[in-house]
Order: sequence, then C-alpha cells, then structure tokens
Amino acid sequence: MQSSTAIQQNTFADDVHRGLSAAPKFLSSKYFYDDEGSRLFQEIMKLPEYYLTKAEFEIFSEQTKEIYAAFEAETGAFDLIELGAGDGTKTSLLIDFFLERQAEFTYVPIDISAEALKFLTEKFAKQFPELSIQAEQGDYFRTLETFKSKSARRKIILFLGSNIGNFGKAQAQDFFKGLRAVMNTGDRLFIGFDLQKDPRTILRAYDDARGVTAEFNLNLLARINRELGATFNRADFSHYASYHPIDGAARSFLISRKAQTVFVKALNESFEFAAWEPIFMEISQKYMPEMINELAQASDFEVVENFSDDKQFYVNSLWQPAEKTE
Ligand code: AVJ
Repeated sequence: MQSSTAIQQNTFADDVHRGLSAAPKFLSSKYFYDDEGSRLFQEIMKLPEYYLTKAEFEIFSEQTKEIYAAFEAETGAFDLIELGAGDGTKTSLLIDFFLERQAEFTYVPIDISAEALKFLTEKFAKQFPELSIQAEQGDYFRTLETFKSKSARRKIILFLGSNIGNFGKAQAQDFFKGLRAVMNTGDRLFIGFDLQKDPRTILRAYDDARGVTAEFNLNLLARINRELGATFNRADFSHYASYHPIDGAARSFLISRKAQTVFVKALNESFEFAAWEPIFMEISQKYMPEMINELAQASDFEVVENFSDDKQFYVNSLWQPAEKTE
C-alpha cells in the first residue's frame, strides 16, 4: 500500500511539473477527483445547468427495455463491465431491470478510486442483495486485459457520463482502439456522448451561476497545495469557461489574476505566472451524430443502435466489433 501511494504521488508530481513548465500551462482534469473533487462533481450533476446527467438519466429510465433488448441480454451469461463507475445512479436503472428479467450477469465496476468502489459496492449490495458484484480497482486497460484471458463470458462494457469528452477527438480514437483489442465478436460497448447543441446551453453547463464548477477547478489547486506542498492562493485565480462551436470543444481554464510566483515543495521549484496567464484545465468534447459513426469506424467498431433523449441533447451509442472484411 505504502509503495503504490508513493508511485501515484510521483505521477501526480511529474504531471504537475510537466503541466506548469509547458507553454501554455496545463493541468490534467483526471486529477480533479480527490474526495472533495468527487463531492463537488456530485454537486455539479445536480445543478440545473448541467443537463448531461439529466439527459442520460432520461434515456436510461425511459428506454430501459429497448436497451436491454439491444444488449441481447437474454442470450446467455455476461459480465456488465463499467469503466469509471462513479456513483452508479444510471447503471442501477439497468441492473434493476436486468435482475427483474433474471438475466445472468456479474456487475464489474472498474475504477481508479478504491474509495469510490467501496462506496458503490456497499450501496449496491444493500440495494440489490441478489446481484453478483466483482469490483476491480485499477487502470482500465490492464484490468480489461486480464478479462480477455480469464473470462469466456460475453462482455458488455459501459463507458457513460460523457467521460469520453475529456479525451478530445484523437485520444478518443486511441482509447477505443485499445478497448477493441480486448473485445471479442459478441461483446458490446455502450458509450455516453454529449451532442453539439445551442452553444449557450453548453457554455452554461460549464459556467454555472452558483460557481460550483469554478470550485471544482480551483479544488485542484488546493489538492496540489495539500499533496505537493504548493503555495497556490485560490483567490488569485479565476475560473473561465469557453465553448468553441467549430471544434465542438468546451474548455475550462484557471486565469492568473496577477503576476505571481507559486512554489511547489515536492518539486523544489517555483513557477512564474504572468498577469492573466491561463492554465488549461479540461476539455469536454461535444459530438455531432455523424462524428460518432466516424469514430466507431476509425476504431474498428460498428454502431448497433443509438438511444437519445427527447431534446436530442445526448446519445448513448451501442457498438459492436466490426465484421472482418478480409
Ligand atoms: C465527468 C468528464 C463528463 O466534462 O462534463 C463537469 C466533468 N467538468 N463540469 C464533463 C465536468 C466540469 C464532466 N465529465
């Protein structure tokens, strides 16, 4: 335990070093989710402006039967694998329905956060006493790799919540190619994509009136202070969100409000910020429907079926490995 904590911390320190030394400066949004960051993200999901969770919840609650049918869940035993499981609210809708239909499956939540997995496992054990759960802590790919050899069962892989948005377009393709490599012909991949829509609606989702998203971003500075002994003063940085309708990318930044120097003890290094210099924090990529098809094709999948909410804000897209053409 001691050594794995040390390794994680080194990686965090390395990444902070790389990001603050770069021009322009950046920090990785994957570090948002410490305990406080996870709590703030739960808050974000409840905000009126954050339509993503509501849209995906609508799809899962109103089209459960259709999703179940599209999964071909009645054809035999399978593993329901969820990447980055979170609090499992949406997945519980599927699980509830699957158990009712007596589908034969094991729920396999995979997450980097042991804390999040423990919470989810305890919650589901209470909510669904008859559910078979096999939580796996760790990196998506390494864990999936072991599945390929270990389990002959069908895999239905869930990657929900528009988490793919954090990757940007090129990275998303690499990610899906990696997944494709550990999947067999009968397996399925179910992905949540946020769609391009009125740019104002998107921008508001990342610039909420109560400032919870600002807190969520600033919390990473607090984490760097705490874990790496840095001297960030949050009041000297302000959250700025943008949405670019041509590339479909929502981006968030922390802007240095003045010329300042921040010392990071763990790196034994100081970083200079010019007045109004930005730190790029996060990309949340939004998709056009045809981009989803292109992405599937480029990563050797084909789209089986798309599920959308009433407002067409969001798509849950079901993919299967493409038929071999040779
Ligand atoms: C968890 C990556 C889907 O990009 O919409 C929410 C994170 N950032 N508000 C997103 C987030 C700011 C969220 N994802």
